[in-house]
Amino acid sequence: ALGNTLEMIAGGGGISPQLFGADAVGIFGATRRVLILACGTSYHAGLVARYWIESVAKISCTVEIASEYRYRDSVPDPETLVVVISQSGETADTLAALKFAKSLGMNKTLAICNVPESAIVRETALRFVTRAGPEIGVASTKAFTTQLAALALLTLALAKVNGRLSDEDEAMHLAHLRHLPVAVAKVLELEPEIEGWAQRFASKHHALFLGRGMHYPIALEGALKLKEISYIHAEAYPAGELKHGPLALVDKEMPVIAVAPADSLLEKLKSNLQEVKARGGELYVFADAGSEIPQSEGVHILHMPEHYGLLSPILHVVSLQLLSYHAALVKGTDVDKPRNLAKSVTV
Ligand code: F1P
Repeated sequence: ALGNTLEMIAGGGGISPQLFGADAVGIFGATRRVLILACGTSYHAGLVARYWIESVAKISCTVEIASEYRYRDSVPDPETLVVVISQSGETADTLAALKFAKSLGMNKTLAICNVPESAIVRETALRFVTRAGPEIGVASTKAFTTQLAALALLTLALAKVNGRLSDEDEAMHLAHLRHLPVAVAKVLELEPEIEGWAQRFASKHHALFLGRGMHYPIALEGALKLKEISYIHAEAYPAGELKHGPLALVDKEMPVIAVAPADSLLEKLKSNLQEVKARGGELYVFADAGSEIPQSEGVHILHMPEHYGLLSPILHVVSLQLLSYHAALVKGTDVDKPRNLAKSVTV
């Protein structure tokens, strides 16, 4: 799916704003603020993109849950680029939020969507169609990784049009993007170990996910996947918030899953993990090749094959998707058709 989505940058050329439509250069050049609207997994993709857009394109970005956006008074700004993200393109709340933003005079709109002929795509000025193919199950998985790839391209296009991307950085980011399918295939090779971990979730009723920075939304997505398909109650927190409440829940019955890339926040994360350990919590750590996490009883560590810099969330989420999938199999739930959920929420 990632290969299909990234096909349009397969050649040797640089990043082209036209990937998003004929008017993209003009719209991106006038963008002073980005507002992302989405629900569920797509909302989590937006939360990752906020880190990218602010750090690379240097444009202020907010992300709102689409099902809430139209029920509050906000201050509309016509220079805002409104980005809606949706796998199906039919989610009623996301469509309504988009129409609401337009009714406030925000007409610079972009859809990131997997279905070209969908209601949401018909409403926007610009569009990027991810080519993930249909999701077989209800829970979004490949839709999420392809949305992130599209959002990384959007970040680079915004940065380029606004003169914030050097040729060297552009070449580096493009090389990373093109290598993504290979990097993800290597993560999939961790499946036997992740399956082994999942066996230990058979008797669990709760789980806690921790991440920091742009991997906090990945922790959120890991918790959502586990809830959706295995019915294990899961919460996600930025690791620095542990001591502000959730630490009270930690005991040996609570598996704590940590996303631990080798980035500038790793040392802080390690001290958060120590707090969990001191309360008898069982830790499952997805580390990067270069993340040195002290091994001890009750600390399980898996090393990701590559440290992937800015695009690291795309690799880390795959390992969490695999964990949820195998936990669901162990629990005996239907991974494709979770109870009470619909593939497309159109009402
Ligand atoms: C949003 C979403 C999905 C979730 C489920 C219900 O859908 O929350 O993330 O997996 O299918 O809807 P979409 O707008 O991305 O199609």
